[in-house]
Amino acid sequence: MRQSHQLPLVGLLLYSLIPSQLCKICEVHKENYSCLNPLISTMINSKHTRGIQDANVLLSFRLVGIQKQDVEQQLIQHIKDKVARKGSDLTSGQLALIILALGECQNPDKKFIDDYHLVSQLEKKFQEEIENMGAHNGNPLTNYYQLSLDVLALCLFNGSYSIPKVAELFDPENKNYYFGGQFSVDTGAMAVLALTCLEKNVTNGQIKIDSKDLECIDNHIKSLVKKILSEKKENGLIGNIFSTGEAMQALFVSSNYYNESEWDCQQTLDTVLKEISHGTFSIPTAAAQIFPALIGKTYLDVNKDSPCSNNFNISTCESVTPTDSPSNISVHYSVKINETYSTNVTVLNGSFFLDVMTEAQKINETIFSFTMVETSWGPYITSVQGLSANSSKRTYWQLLSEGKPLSQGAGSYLVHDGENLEVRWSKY
Ligand code: B12
Ligand SMILES: *[C@@H]1O[C@H](CO)[C@@H](O)[C@H](O)[C@H]1NC(C)=O
Ligand SMILES: *[C@@H]1O[C@H](CO)[C@@H](O)[C@H](O)[C@H]1NC(C)=O
Ligand SMILES: *[C@@H]1O[C@H](CO)[C@@H](O)[C@H](O)[C@H]1NC(C)=O
Ligand SMILES: *[C@@H]1O[C@H](CO)[C@@H](O)[C@H](O)[C@H]1NC(C)=O
Ligand SMILES: *[C@@H]1O[C@H](CO)[C@@H](O)[C@H](O)[C@H]1NC(C)=O
Ligand SMILES: *[C@@H]1O[C@H](CO)[C@@H](O)[C@H](O)[C@H]1NC(C)=O
Ligand SMILES: *[C@@H]1O[C@H](CO)[C@@H](O)[C@H](O)[C@H]1NC(C)=O
Ligand SMILES: *[C@@H]1O[C@H](CO)[C@@H](O)[C@H](O)[C@H]1NC(C)=O
Ligand SMILES: *[C@@H]1O[C@H](CO)[C@@H](O)[C@H](O)[C@H]1NC(C)=O
Ligand SMILES: *[C@@H]1O[C@H](CO)[C@@H](O)[C@H](O)[C@H]1NC(C)=O
Ligand SMILES: *[C@@H]1O[C@H](CO)[C@@H](O)[C@H](O)[C@H]1NC(C)=O
Repeated sequence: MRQSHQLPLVGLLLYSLIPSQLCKICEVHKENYSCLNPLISTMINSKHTRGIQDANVLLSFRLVGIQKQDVEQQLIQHIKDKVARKGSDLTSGQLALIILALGECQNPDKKFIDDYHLVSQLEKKFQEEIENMGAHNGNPLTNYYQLSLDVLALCLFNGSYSIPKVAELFDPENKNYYFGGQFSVDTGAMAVLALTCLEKNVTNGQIKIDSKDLECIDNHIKSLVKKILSEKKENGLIGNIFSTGEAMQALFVSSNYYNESEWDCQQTLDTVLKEISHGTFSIPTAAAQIFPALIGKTYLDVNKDSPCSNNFNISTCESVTPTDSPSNISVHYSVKINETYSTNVTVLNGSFFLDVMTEAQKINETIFSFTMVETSWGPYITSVQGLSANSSKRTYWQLLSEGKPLSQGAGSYLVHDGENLEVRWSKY
């Protein structure tokens, strides 16, 4: 009789001490690992020219246990070069990703983190984000996705930061979780990972914090998880296909905040596998962001002291390039600021949005001029007609087709004959 009283108590204790062991995680079964080959090929064939893509890929390689010496060495060299060359130009989230990637599992590159004082550099950059919020109407230098990466890396790598400030900033009602009124699942998911890292350190007794802050953080996680789940679609995707991997990670580490009936993990997994076979994750960063969740890993598993694992035998796959006989297509292209400027553009079938913009620029250099920067997702449009996006003002150039925002960028969205394309000056 007494035992039946004590069991739940013991259970509760275990529950709070080792929450990670009770996570329900659905994952791709080992016998089906070949379904993941397209992701591996995409990451291996990455061209190492795009912003912070290398850190995304390296982090994924190490976290899921893909050992491919030559590729890994190349990634590491690029990352180190980038830090040495433009360390202070890196954004806070870029630096955080680099720390996570270089610091994951026992490897000789960890020394680099100390040699270049990357953690204290990150502390400084995180502080600058907060200062920008103070000076510019609550807008960080970058965004909350990156602030979450910052907190996560500082938490995992013993950086210092103000916990009450984090508790205050990451309030789920903060506008920075939203773009154009829409909850950003990627952002919310990254915040859940960061806040859960904090909470775990408290439960493990590694750090002590005010119980008011702990309760606050706990409530934030609870309500963010609710918002993430409310973005679940009928086919199981959460947000869109590109946010689903990070949403899965967030749900893995927060399973005591929702009921089993609220999320069919297997359904989500099946839909993602279908999308992999359709070639949806053709960008290395997209492949890198979805991969960990598919084998039950999360960014909270980044551990500087665990041995590096090897779970995959790489069979080198060749990418097939479709060779269609070239034909021309015609699309309608508009730039919308207050006025709308339009033109018809002819491009080869199989062209991307960016090709249309380039052709339009040839037609009229004044009204269709634009600039872009390479990022981990490909070219990001920074200005059109000389008008520049600015995070401190929450302005950007939105890409649309038939009046609907695209879920891909200018460098990867394939245009169709007769399509109406638009770049629109917008606030988020
Ligand atoms: C914040 C954010 C934005 C902000 C960026 C400005 C800011 N304040 O930082 C805003 C709201 C303006 C934005 C715009 C867009 N975004 Co966005 N964005 C993100 C988010 C949440 C975080 C990016 C980040 O900071 N990464 C971390 C840092 C360390 O990496 P980084 O490479 O240095 O980050 C820069 C780039 O990612 C760039 N960026 C942001 N979005 C996009 C999208 C594309 C296609 C490109 C090339 C670059 C880019 O801005 C970051 C800061 O400078 C990601 C989510 C994710 N999972 O990555 C989505 C995400 C990257 N965005 C996405 C999309 C589709 C867009 C838009 C194309 C939407 C549209 N229809 O207009 C536009 C970009 C149009 C353009 N001008 O080229 C998709 C990309 C999917 C894909 N397969 O390409 C993502 C994955 C969201 C999603 N789940 O759909 N975005
Ligand atoms: C492997 O995938 C197939 C089809 O995609 C599925 O029917 C099967 O159940 C999977 N195996 C396991 C062990 O999950
Ligand atoms: C991180 O901090 C904890 C507690 O302060 C300490 O025990 C641990 O040794 C530190 N780890 C590293 C790698 O500095
Ligand atoms: C917090 O936890 C992480 C992972 O469990 C650990 O690496 C880190 O050192 C901890 N931080 C502190 C300050 O103890
Ligand atoms: C789970 O469901 C039960 C009853 O169905 C409810 O009482 C409880 O609050 C739910 N828990 C969460 C975390 O939503
Ligand atoms: C990789 O291949 C070797 C030899 O074929 C095999 O012994 C090993 O089990 C494989 N490892 C994995 C993770 O599949
Ligand atoms: C496509 O159009 C361009 C000029 O608009 C022309 O030079 C080219 O021959 C056309 N190509 C095809 C395959 O029709
Ligand atoms: C658009 O029009 C509004 C109202 O006339 C004006 O305040 C704003 O500056 C214009 N925006 C641009 C980018 O020209
Ligand atoms: C573009 O083509 C469509 C028909 O294909 C035509 O109605 C429209 O007037 C053209 N627009 C411009 C700006 O030339
Ligand atoms: C463009 O190419 C796709 C497949 O590559 C084909 O289905 C489509 O009919 C082509 N369109 C035109 C107008 O040639
Ligand atoms: C470009 O467009 C502007 C505004 O419509 C016009 O004044 C200018 O003459 C055009 N330039 C060319 C080269 O067509
Ligand atoms: C962005 O806007 C802020 C606030 O108006 C301004 O201080 C800053 O210089 C602008 N940044 C760029 C790159 O134009």
